[in-house]
Amino acid sequence: MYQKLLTIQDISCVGQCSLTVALPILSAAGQETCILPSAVLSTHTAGFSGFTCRDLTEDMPAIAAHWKKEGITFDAVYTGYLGSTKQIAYVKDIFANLLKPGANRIVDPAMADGGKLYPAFDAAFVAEMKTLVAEADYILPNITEACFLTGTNYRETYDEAYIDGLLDALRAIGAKTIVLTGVGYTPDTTGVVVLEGGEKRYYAHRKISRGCHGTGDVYASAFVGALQNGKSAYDAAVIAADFTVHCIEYTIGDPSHWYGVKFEPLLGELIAAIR
Ligand code: PXL
Repeated sequence: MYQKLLTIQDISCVGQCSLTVALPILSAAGQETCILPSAVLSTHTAGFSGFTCRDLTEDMPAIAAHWKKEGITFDAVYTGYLGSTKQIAYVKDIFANLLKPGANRIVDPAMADGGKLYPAFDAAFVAEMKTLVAEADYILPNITEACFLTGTNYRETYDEAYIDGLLDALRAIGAKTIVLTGVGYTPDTTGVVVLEGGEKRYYAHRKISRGCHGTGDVYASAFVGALQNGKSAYDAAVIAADFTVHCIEYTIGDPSHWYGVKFEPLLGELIAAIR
């Protein structure tokens, strides 16, 4: 079904993440994709040094006010990397004022990985992100983000009881449907746990040892594209996982492409899976 989506995240001009990933993937998923850039960076912050960053926080309320005046509303909002604590308050205003009835609010609390916060963030940002998670219909944290959101100790290896504890703690801060990414119980696998309507399901897939930047954004964008085409959260999570794994497999043979994944040649596969 053709919908008007809004995605709010930064433009990293080079680096294949955030909007340069979300816009093509959601468009390929057949959706009109409106954007609200939270900041413009020369590159992403994970691996490049000396990047520039133009913060667009103060543009956000004026842009939203114009849309309100024009009567523009959205079928879903998907937020990714946000540039400042204040932006989270502006996102909440958008949730309150610019959505059609029944619209999905999908929050990827993109702020951390591998046990650490990204360089731009601090405890105040995490505290504010917690309140956004509570307003969302769907959240897509990785394990590190789930730990920061819930004050849980991060562990590299864990069992199902630890993951259940994380899910319970996320529910306790107000999360509704949870798509927890990067969950692996064996050395060669990773996967995604989906908690939807009280039902927990796990999809395991191949783990590729070389981590790739931007895969969280590829994953979340493919998930949103599938979800907004009427898939269940679990089916959307599986489609997004298969697509992301294939993108990583397609990229890892090229060491010069360390900063992102080559998702573009595989978009046809994603479209076929969504249909
Ligand atoms: O992929 C997440 C992301 C988005 N935007 C910027 C980033 C990162 C991850 O590091 O630095 C600017």
